[in-house]
Amino acid sequence: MAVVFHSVSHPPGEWLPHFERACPGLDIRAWPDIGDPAKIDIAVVWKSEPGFLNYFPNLKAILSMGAGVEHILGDPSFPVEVPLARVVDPRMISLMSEYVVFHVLRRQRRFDETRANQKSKTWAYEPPPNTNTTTVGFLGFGELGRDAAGKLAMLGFDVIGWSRSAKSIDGIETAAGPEALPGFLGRCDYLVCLLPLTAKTEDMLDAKLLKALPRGAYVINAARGALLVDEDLIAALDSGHLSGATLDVFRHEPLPADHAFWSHSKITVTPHNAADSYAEDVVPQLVENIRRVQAGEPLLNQVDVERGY
Ligand code: NDP
Ligand code: OXD
Repeated sequence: MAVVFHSVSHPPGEWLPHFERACPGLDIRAWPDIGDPAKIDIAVVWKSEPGFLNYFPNLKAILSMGAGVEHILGDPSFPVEVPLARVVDPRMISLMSEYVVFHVLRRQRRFDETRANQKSKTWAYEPPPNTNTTTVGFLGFGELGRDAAGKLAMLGFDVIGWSRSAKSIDGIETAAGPEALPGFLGRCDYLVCLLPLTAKTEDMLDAKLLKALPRGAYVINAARGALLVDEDLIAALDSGHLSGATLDVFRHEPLPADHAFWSHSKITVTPHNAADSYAEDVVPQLVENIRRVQAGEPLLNQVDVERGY
């Protein structure tokens, strides 16, 4: 069994020793030094260039090094008949929850205003809204959304989750499907987007959706940049309809230096670091999926290609 490793952001020098530790003797080859492409059985990838998968005529599985798979499904060379798996990792889930909880609390406790007051040596503060009557709504209530929601609920926030299929979760209200979306949005003091990027979700955070949020709502997008229509967010912030936004992901990454998000006073930009993949956590599950391919067993966290996530 031979594996090709190719990532734009995970250095093979750091990652390959983890594969060797988890599976001594594994034949894993860092792109582009891979020998005969016809001998490669499995591709472990993160944002490889379009057409990359065309090199390998005998793939038996493709493993994403992260949770998202749009970088693979959007590649015209993706062979639909080859099983694709993604990462579901407890540390990634915790990191995302920390990110969401931090940015909600930062806004809720008016931290930016306090910091600005400190700069002008002003002893003043604006009381925060009542947490119990503040609603945080999650667009996307999967592995990441549910954990962050549970943690905010523990802090006393009113939490609601919206997903494709209906869910029943103790102590948390949920809504599902397009018909439930307007009612859901109308309640969100904070909107946290944790949807996958698919044909159905692309450009979803547009002027119409943002307008359906209550005046003063705050938006957090930690999913993918292409879910958001950038100009519509800026217009909603400039008109005063939205109070602010925290963005971790962007249509083009790194965010270009001339992009308006960088200098907008109501936008916080973070460099797609909400919840990274770390080799020590993620490699063992990649290796488990390599073992499963060898054994002819179904993959862990296999993606439904039809659904797009
Ligand atoms: P999951 O697949 O576990 O959850 C996705 C959720 O979105 C599910 O609740 C799903 O509904 C819902 N959903 C998908 N399509 C639709 C739709 N058309 N309408 C309504 N709901 C929909 O994904 P994760 O929680 O693991 O990850 C979510 C995304 O977060 C990833 O795809 C990735 O893009 C991003 N991410 C960002 C990171 C960062 O550092 N910024 C790190 C990791 C991930 P249902 O439950 O019914 O299936
Ligand atoms: C992921 C990411 O999808 O880091 O894993 O964005």
